[in-house]
Amino acid sequence: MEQLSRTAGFLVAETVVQRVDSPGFASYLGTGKIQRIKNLVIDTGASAVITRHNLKPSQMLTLERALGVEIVDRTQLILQIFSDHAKTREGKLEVELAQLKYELPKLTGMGHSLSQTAGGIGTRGPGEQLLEKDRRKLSRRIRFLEKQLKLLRKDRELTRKKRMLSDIPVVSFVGYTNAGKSTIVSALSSCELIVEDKLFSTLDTRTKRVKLHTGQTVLATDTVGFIKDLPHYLMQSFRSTLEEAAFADLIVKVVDASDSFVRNKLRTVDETLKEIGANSVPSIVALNKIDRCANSWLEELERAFPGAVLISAQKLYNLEELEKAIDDFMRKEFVEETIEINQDSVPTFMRFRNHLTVIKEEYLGEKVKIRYSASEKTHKKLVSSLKEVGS
Ligand SMILES: Nc1nc2c(ncn2[C@@H]2O[C@H](COP(=O)(O)OP(=O)(O)OP(=O)(O)O)[C@@H](O)[C@H]2O)c(=O)[nH]1
Ligand SMILES: [Mg+2]
Repeated sequence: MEQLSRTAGFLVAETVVQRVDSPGFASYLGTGKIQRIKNLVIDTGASAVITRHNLKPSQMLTLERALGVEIVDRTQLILQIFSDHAKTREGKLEVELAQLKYELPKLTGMGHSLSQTAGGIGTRGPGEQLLEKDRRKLSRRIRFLEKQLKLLRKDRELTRKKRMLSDIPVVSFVGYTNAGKSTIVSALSSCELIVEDKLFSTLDTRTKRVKLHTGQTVLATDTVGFIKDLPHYLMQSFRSTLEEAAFADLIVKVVDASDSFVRNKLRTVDETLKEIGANSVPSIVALNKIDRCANSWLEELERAFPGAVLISAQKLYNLEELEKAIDDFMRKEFVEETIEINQDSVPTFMRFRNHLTVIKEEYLGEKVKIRYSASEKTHKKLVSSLKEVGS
């Protein structure tokens, strides 16, 4: 929460912990804690109180009245960060949609208390009538945004299809926010992507062409970071962006090795991948930031994650090993096949010429017999293209 708060531009003055079984109180916190926080707000001159959980509209109102400062809950905090970091048109629309969807039910929930307090909380007028108007306005805007996003997503789908057709394997870098995904993709592609010691620096997927030192070319996709309990509305809005990860031949799960919660964070990554339907894509684990780890910790990690590649993207340690792991994977997917085609199909075969290695060619009268090695993907595509031209 502290890191999220700082990323959203707050200075954290104090942290207060209350242990409860469920944060379901009408006022979220007990009266004693509220009094203590009130004193802290006065002493530190704090301008806002940030809560670890999402609050019900009634809890928010009660706290706001009791403490006299702005209350920001977890979802609002993350929405704020996303809103500050959104750069593309799609990203901006996605954030606005999530914000509105979060606000709409709050507006409904506030109806009752607002009509009693004559609209004291930043809403213009008293009573239900105005609220009803606001609600309708919000709903209209939500529908508009959804329509715009649908159009943008069509474009993106086209780009993605082109990429799939290009035959160059796609590697997605996914992981917890701040794990170093953008740093890795930048280092591999010698391109500068936005790298910041902030959460959710990347909100759009970016794809870069990378030539591995082994000679293999891949498309490396940098993606939006994950976080535990990503607010539902954001998950919905960013679904299509997150789903980019699913359209990969290989996923590299990036984890910050210097974080003592490596295991938990990896679990969040797996859960999110499952949620977006990417859990069946083959993956490898890259433990990043090893320059910040003690040797004993690295030994422990090696034991706990046997297949993982240990790297430091910033110090460029061991990146060749990561490239080799990617390359090895791509090679394992290669198949050797023999086909017989007639002259009419030769142009179709030639379109694939750059993406496979011909081992042997034999001319049998009207037909050509070819033995080649290619990725499973290329092989399947070639076979279906040949079927189309009737060979
Ligand atoms: N010490 C150390 N720092 C690193 C390493 N790799 C990345 N960092 C730092 O970690 C921070 C986050 O890196 P990013 O590449 O922006 O992380 P990300 O996973 O793209 O994060 P989001 O886009 O916010 O999800 C930056 O301050 C990087 O400089 C590393 O190997 N060692
Ligand atoms: Mg990033």
